[in-house]
Amino acid sequence: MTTSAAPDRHNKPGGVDYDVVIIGAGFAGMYQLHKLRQMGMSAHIFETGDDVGGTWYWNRYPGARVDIESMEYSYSFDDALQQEWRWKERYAPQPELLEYARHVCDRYDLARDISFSTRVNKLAWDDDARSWTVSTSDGKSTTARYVIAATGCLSRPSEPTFEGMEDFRGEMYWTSRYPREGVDLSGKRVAVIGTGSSGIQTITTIAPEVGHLTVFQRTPTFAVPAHNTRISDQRDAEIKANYDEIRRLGRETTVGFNQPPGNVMFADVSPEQAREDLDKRWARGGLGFSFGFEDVLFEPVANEFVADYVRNRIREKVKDPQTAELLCPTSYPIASKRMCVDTGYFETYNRDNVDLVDLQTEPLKRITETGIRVGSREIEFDVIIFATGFDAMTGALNSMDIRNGTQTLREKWNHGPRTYLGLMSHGFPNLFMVTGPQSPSVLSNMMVSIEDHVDWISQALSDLNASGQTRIEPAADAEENWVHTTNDLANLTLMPQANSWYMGANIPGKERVFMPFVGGVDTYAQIITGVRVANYHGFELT
Ligand code: N01
Repeated sequence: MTTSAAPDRHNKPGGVDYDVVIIGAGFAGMYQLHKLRQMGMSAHIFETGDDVGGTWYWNRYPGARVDIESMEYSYSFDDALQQEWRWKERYAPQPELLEYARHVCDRYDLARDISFSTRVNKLAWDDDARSWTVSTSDGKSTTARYVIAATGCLSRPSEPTFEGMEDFRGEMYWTSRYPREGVDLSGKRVAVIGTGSSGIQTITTIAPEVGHLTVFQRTPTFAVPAHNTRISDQRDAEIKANYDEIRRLGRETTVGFNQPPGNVMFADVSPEQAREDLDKRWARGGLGFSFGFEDVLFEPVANEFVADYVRNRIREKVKDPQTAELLCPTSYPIASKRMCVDTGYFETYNRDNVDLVDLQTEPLKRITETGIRVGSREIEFDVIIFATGFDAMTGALNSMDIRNGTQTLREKWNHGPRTYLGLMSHGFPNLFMVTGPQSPSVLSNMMVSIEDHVDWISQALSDLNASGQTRIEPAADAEENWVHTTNDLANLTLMPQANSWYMGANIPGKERVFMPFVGGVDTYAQIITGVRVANYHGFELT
């Protein structure tokens, strides 16, 4: 475990404590700190948790693991690092990912510039001083020329309140804040509410241990098998010998990781060929499954064919036909909600100690002292686990009081996020976001998107320094165009049709706007590089 470090005030002649304050010590914040240090800039991280790791620090629920292959879901910025780290499994579990984060922290001696257990509550911009004042949960404030929010896209839990919660006499847990010491569920009557990635991993893992498990499903999920395995020494050596090429090819895809070749239109193949292709992808497993046909997210017929394929797979796996039908998603296009990657999720419903409650036919009425009332019955539980997701993409940023003197960012984003390139927002100078809304972020391998953003931001700061400039802000019209571009691109696809967290639809009252950039990390990287080369076109530098 890394230890907390008190902020080491630099009291720079320019009147600020640090050149840069970074918020968050997840994978984005750690790389950003390392990069700024290499550039000779003073930087400090404030982190709410008492350790590094971000997502992998908080999400300790049973069965938590990554859904992009570990060899690619890892930093590529230092060949020595990628050569020395030995991933054990194709999809690393949470403890291994946290160990990796700690290794990176120690390897680059990052902890000395991190204040742990310190939440950033408020950011206030002073345009005369050209600095941000950062107020933290320890009652202190720090000034910085620039602030970089490395706050993550899925870091603000959504914790809906259910009537009667306060009456429940058993134990309640949230997957996103699961106790680090674990919970003894053996023999207990357990409820899980939510069937997204966190829910299905939890359900699959705890089913053999609990006395009885009842799953409360509001919307069924499309899941593709992971076919997780241990990584052999031979496979590890093969990848490491070709790492540069593998990383390069991954970056040339829309999603930032390697997948079996696709690039065919559904309309150009026969149904038999289409089924054969899906069989191969199913056998390989993982998120690459849905990228066989270029038009799967544009063409309803193509989408329905792939969705039907998965529904038939679910029917094959689940013995009880009624339960199988309840588990088959029919109300949204496949891949318009984030696909899940599973290891025996559907088979879990063949166990005698597992039941499914469909909340569409039996609505959740309230939580009682002893259990949950649904429809016209009450089910008793010892433990309730909520796997209800996150206030995605804007939640962490909006949870801070970010002020520019006349407006808060929260007010500005009241009707959805407004950014230029997902990197900055007009009216909030010198405040960068890593994997912000309207960048590819959650539609990609996050590690690729993180590295692309950190590299871009670092280069921008280096260029500002070199030219003696100290202020950068996107122009209003450039932002307006980018907001339109991201919305228009999303509207060309089937993605806005789902009630997804991409759309903010899981948060009552949140404006429904498709938040990620759907154009792909490859195209996006060209755009932001082009903007930089064109003297930061669309930004005002002073
Ligand atoms: O959250 P989710 P998650 N009453 O929003 C249900 C990443 N991730 O934490 O679909 C009843 O997907 C909700 O129902 P509905 C990954 O990007 C990755 O599981 O809104 N039910 C849904 O079933 C993922 O997409 C991994 O109708 C309620 C569930 O709760 C993202 O994080 C692992 C409800 C929430 O599912 C989020 O995943 C984990 C209510 N009031 C997470 N409110 C990997 O494998 C919500 N639900 C890497």
